[in-house]
Amino acid sequence: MRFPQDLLNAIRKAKNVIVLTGAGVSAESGIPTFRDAQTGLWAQYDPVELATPEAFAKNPKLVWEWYTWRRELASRANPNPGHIALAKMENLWSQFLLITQNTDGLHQKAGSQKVLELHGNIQRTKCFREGRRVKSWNEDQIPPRCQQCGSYLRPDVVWFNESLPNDLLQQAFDSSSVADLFFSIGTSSIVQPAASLPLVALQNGAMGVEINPTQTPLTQTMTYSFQGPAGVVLPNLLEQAIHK
Ligand code: BJW
Repeated sequence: MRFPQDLLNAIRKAKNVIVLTGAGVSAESGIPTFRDAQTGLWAQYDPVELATPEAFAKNPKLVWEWYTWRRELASRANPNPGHIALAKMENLWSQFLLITQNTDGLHQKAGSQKVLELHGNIQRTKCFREGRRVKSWNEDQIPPRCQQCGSYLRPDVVWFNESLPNDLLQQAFDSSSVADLFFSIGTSSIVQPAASLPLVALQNGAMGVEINPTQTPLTQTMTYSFQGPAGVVLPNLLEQAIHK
């Protein structure tokens, strides 16, 4: 595929580039997205319904075990060509930030350093009641208990109806508002507040590029939208813009 010359020029001239990623970027590493049907043991559960404080309060063992399964999946997974292209991108422009909704840590595994994890990281654990980060626990109980207050431990991620960390959210909005080029890659663009970031960038004059095999609510609004897997489209786009 030949990309539009206007886009290739914009990539070459950009000074301030922001990328927002979602679960689709990890799909080619074998990590299911949130809106894909689950398989195996978890086929009967909707991930969107497990990722809530209400689900954890109702059935903490179920939610803990789901995260244990996902933690192991993420630990075993390898970054794919999409993650690797994103890691290379951070050295191409003077200002760059990768804002991810993903909690699997695969961007860092691919070598990305300028990463803002909006929804936390499943490899970290915190106290359900007091939010304190915890590094060790007694494995006999599921979920394990906080050794200081006795409350359950939970993954250090942002569930639905929970607020995102204020400082990270502020940084994400501030950076998006001064971007000249904004990529939205592998996200369904329906979960707020992350879904507003590209709109803020566009309102402030950025060029917007979406990469996703399917259409999203953002598709018509972005300057360019390319339908295909991130691990194919993104390396191809960079190859044409940077290396030719
Ligand atoms: C590929 C591909 C390939 C496939 N290459 N692409 C009504 C209106 C507006 C907002 C709300 C509302 N009601 C409630 C809200 C707020 C709510 C929200 O947005 N809900 C919407 C569903 C409507 N938001 C929140 O609650 C947030 N907090 C908040 O707003 O605080 C203020 C508040 C407090 C109290 C009350 C009310 C407000 C918090 C959101 C937290 C989301 N958390 C999760 C779990 C994280 C932990 C974990 O990992 O388990 O974050 S849910 C899940 O969704 C996860 C994801 O990061 C997030 C986004 O999903 P994502 O990444 O886009 O994945 P998918 O699966 O949706 O899409 C994958 C895409 O990839 C698809 O498009 C595929 O086509 C594509 N794809 N293969 C490229 N190879």
